[in-house]
Amino acid sequence: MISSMYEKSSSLYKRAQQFIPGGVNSPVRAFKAVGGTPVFFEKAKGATLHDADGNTYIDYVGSWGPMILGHAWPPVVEAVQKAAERSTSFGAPTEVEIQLAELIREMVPGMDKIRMVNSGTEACMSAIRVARGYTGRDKIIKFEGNYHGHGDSFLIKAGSGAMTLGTPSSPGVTKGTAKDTLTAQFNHLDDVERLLEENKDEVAAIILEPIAGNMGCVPPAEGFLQGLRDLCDKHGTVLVFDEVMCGFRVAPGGAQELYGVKADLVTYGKIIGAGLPVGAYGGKEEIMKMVSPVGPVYQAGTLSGNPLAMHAGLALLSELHNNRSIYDELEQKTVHLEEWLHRIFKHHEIDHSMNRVGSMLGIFFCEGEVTDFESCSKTDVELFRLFFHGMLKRGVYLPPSAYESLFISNALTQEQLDETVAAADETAEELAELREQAG
Ligand code: HOZ
Repeated sequence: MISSMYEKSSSLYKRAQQFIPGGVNSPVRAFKAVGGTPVFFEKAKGATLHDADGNTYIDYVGSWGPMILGHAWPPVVEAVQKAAERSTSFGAPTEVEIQLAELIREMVPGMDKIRMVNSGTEACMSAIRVARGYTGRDKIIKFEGNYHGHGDSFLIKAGSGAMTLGTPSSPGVTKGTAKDTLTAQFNHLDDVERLLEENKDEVAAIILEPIAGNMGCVPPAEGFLQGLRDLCDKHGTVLVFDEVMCGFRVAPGGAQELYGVKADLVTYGKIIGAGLPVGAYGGKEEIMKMVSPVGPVYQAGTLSGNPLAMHAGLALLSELHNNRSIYDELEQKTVHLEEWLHRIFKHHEIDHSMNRVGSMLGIFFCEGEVTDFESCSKTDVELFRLFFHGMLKRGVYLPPSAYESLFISNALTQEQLDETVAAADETAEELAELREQAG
């Protein structure tokens, strides 16, 4: 029976399923991992979401990262409105593309050249093509549980929705493509070293989420990123950091700045456009000069550098650049939440493990540290399902999958944090009671 709380969402979901595969335009949204009706949203402001039934929620998804200053942040809204009045697309160059490129170059270490695209998927696909063109090699190494969008080469032991739905390796990816993708365990340098030795002079690139955000939040182990840097230097392999989720979120210069390790190429997604459909890839001049029209590696797009997205991104990134205290505030809020959740779970004797980097937080219902795909897979998905729904009915919107990270927004107020803690305490108590009943 559908709770009256979600009547409109439920009817929209039924209607959507008639015309859209699974009723959604991206699989995690279908709530398959947690069951129940996906919530259909109408609007949001700050850290508050409003659904189609008039319910409100405190948002811990933030459109998977870009809402770092909250939804409908006025300077972004104004920038988009003004840009729209001047046209939604030219398919030709505009000055704002240069302004955003200049700003990103100032914020991010080693960003000699940057190319705007339309999504994180496109950015990662393009970065790999460029790395292949540059090295003249075919193979790439990726990590189990890392997700780089839905490009064929990456849908091998992938995280996020692929892991959530139990299809980490997708049908439709040809054997030819799959054979060029080698997979290693995240945080296991020896695994990478072995693959590079076994495939000498054949590996064009190593691509990774330097802070994995698609198997919950899993930080790099001490020395892991530097170890990869050294291995890439030794083997003439291009190091690609996929900072679609952590870029501009954990620091203005992303994981590169936070850990002091430089990649050769970096990819970005949604945050570059403040939540509009944008991506970008860039890095070393020597590699980026392979990109068309300067070099022979082809990559193009009518909507690339779209004026709405560029103006929105410029407004958001300017604020992140000029006001570094945002990162301290985000950290404080996230630490507060992490500490309280820890206390609550401990009090109710719920096995758990948490990872946090800046304002990204991973909650796992399992014992022991989560450091890679294998340890992440031990999380109790049924317990997560119960926790998710307990929080949802109390007005807290968490990622609808045990394998996704939470993203905290700086619009989150102390009052909302207190409400979240109270909801978590009640939910944990409910879970403990269920456990008692089950004996
Ligand atoms: N793959 C996204 C999170 N890692 C989810 C995308 C979406 O459903 O919007």
